[in-house]
Amino acid sequence: MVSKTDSGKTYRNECTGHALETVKSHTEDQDLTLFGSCFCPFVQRVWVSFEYLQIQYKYYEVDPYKKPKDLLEVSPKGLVPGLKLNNFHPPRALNESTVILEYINDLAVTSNGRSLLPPTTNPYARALVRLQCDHVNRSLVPSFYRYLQAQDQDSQINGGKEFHESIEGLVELLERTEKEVVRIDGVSGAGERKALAVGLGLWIPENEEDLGLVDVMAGPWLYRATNVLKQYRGFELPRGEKFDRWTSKLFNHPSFKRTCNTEDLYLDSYERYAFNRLNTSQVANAVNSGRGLP
Ligand SMILES: N[C@@H](CCC(=O)N[C@@H](CS)C(=O)NCC(=O)O)C(=O)O
Repeated sequence: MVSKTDSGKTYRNECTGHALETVKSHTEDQDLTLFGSCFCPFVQRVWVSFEYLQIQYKYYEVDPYKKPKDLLEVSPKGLVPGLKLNNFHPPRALNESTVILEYINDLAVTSNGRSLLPPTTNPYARALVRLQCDHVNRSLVPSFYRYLQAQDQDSQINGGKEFHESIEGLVELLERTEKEVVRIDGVSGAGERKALAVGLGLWIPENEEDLGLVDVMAGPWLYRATNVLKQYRGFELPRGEKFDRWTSKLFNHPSFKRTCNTEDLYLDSYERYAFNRLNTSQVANAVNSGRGLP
């Protein structure tokens, strides 16, 4: 049932479920410390990637709304995720989920050969993946928040339409990539197709377990669509054999699952967005004032 009254719940600051298990096994000091918040989808992007790329890290839970000093030292606007690089003296730091993602991907490529991107020998495939990610950042993510924060019926209907169209836009880009990179003339062998599919992610049937950059970029919001948007807006993800297969592979992927909390944590943490409470966050304020996201 769609929730209609604001019960005043607030965001959580301790992981639950699978995510809590993962936190417990990442409490030891490492070269890299991930500053995270349990509910945050921007953090989840990076967290899934750490797991998948098999890069050692320590997980450190922070409250980004309280702006603790140690967070501000790694992330100037006090946004999570932040990344502290402890093996430099003095320590260095990075912020912005997409930047951190590319950084740890580079580390993985050079240290263990794992990657979320097609190889550099296929620049066109890499560019298509980046087009998908650009769409996620400039359309899917903002439309998720606009929809969730919309209060009157008309804007909720429009918000739902816009979010739905944004998912369809992403699907078009995924299909285009598959067609132009994998299903090309003259290639019919399964082994050759599998090689071409490297780094293109779970949309491609050849990839059963190999996550790609677009999966980790979009996954956290698609996942929250299945619980938060469902609960507060009655939203259902588009249906279709291929789309269902993609989201099922993604949500059940071990690296993704290890960063997922129990559903109640998301429902509680997003109630403030669903009722568009004042000063919910920098993201919510940006949406309300029509500015780009921070
Ligand atoms: N562009 C940033 C956005 C990160 C972001 O907005 N994180 C939220 C939590 S989900 C936050 O830290 N909010 C704190 C605030 O609004 O002050 C990124 O991609 O890392």
